[in-house]
Amino acid sequence: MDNSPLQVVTVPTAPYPDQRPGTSGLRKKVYVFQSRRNYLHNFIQSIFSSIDLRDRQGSTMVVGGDGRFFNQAAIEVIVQMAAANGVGRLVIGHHGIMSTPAISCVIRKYKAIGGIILTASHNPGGPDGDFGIVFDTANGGPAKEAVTNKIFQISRTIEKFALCPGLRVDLTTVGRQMFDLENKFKPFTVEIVDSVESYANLLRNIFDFAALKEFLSGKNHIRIRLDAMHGVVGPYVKRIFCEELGCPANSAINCVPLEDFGGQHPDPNLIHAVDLVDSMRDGQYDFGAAFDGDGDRNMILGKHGFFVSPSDSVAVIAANIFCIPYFQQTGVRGFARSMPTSTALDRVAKATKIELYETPTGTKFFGNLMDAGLLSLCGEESFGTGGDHIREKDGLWAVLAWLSILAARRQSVEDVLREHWLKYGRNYFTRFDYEDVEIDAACEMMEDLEIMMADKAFVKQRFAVGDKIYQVDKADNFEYADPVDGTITRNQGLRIIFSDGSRIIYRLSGTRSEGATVRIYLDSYEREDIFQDTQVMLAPLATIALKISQLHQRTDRSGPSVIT
Ligand code: G16
Repeated sequence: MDNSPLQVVTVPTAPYPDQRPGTSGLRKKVYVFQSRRNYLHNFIQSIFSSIDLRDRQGSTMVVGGDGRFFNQAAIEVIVQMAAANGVGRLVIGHHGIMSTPAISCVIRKYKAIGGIILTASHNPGGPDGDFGIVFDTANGGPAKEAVTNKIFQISRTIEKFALCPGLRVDLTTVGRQMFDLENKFKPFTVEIVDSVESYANLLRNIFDFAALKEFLSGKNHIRIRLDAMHGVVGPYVKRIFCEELGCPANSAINCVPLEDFGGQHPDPNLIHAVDLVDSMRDGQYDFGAAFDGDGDRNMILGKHGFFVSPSDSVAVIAANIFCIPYFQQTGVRGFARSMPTSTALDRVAKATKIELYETPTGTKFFGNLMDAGLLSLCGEESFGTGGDHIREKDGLWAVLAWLSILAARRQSVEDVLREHWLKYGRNYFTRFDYEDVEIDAACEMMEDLEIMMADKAFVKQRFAVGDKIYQVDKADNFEYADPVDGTITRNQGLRIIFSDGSRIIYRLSGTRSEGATVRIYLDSYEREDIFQDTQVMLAPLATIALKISQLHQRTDRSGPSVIT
């Protein structure tokens, strides 16, 4: 065996112009990473170069992914580059797999300077699917825009990267591996960890596992169905729900992580989580949930598939927050939602006199508030909910939060929701996605809309559909001033707010790997008429949204690709 120190080499490269991270990291088609020379290396080097050398040298970093196609190949490269860039220790998930919430947990546990998550989240995987890279910083949350901008700037001028080509890591064995590198005093260490255990341990300190076990597997237990959608969360579901909380084996489906998610779209909504929706229909299960590819998103269903909109989900958790032991200990510092998320949470905040923050779309905006001790619970309409135990959204946490509420209240999901609406009124909410729209048409539509909305006459304008009349009260392009560091983030979506509080929001997605997706969000509050069908209730607002934007004419579409 050759015990000579491993060689570190510097490889010349040429920059790419399109490595700007979006709402959540860099997302591209797998073939882009595979076919463009050094595309992966360039971006990874840009991440390392963005970290001050003094912080990077000898530091600990965490690496893991959702197990999608190209995950393993990318990790092998990242290990070789981390060693060559002076990182002292890499903590990697067993087989290179770790859920996004678990990575956040592990970064915090090991006091790492950050982590690299290999995921395109809810986007399809496989050789024809998407791949993505997210950089988390030391707080365990996605890097702020100042950092991602720096990474992007470096990627535009990069000329070389460092690599340790002879370094081969064994991802299959839990434990420590050491490598001697030339010019390095201490060995480079790789620790392959069982992230399920670290993460489960965190949850044990947040929830009352004994009470949950009784609720899920004791006498008169409820029946639940959890769909991991062949994403990363399967082993976590098995370990926590089946092994520890005693749920029967049929409580967990699609729990084997697959490189292509079984050919499905690992997005937990009524359209893509078909297995769950089908199995809930006949009333066999009292509670259902699905997760996305990397485990940060969740969808909650009640008996017969009763759908809980994510905007309502975070509001219900807020209203019942002391059913969760963690918050009994820490107290509640504040609530936050992304701007397009319905204002249901605002009503709970107002009633409980707890501060409410409205942030731009994307998890990264919650982290600063949490670090400053201002925020305890956050949510996005895009099926993301989380607490300040980590700095990512957390699908399994949301499910345990819901189960804690049901266990304490001894009510069905539907009854909890109905009582919530009776108390606070109901925000009807929906999102229309127009996928694969031509980029130029989408951008022109947004520009023209903004010009129209900026006209003084637009405010106070009235729109009538049937017997509904909406009067514009405010129209703007959402801008956010971070209350902690004052950073201003502009162009976060066009908002039309009507005098009754109803809202129409237009946004372009920032997570597409190619093409454009136009999102229209509709949010309307009703105090009395609270048990109606969402789409029926929002039909007048939808008509107005399409009329104002001329979206169908401009993009040659007759309807949305997906409605959630
Ligand atoms: C979408 C959602 C956002 C979410 C983002 C990242 O962004 O609309 O609410 O924060 O995905 O989600 P994840 O962390 O699950 O990848 P966009 O820009 O496409 O609307």
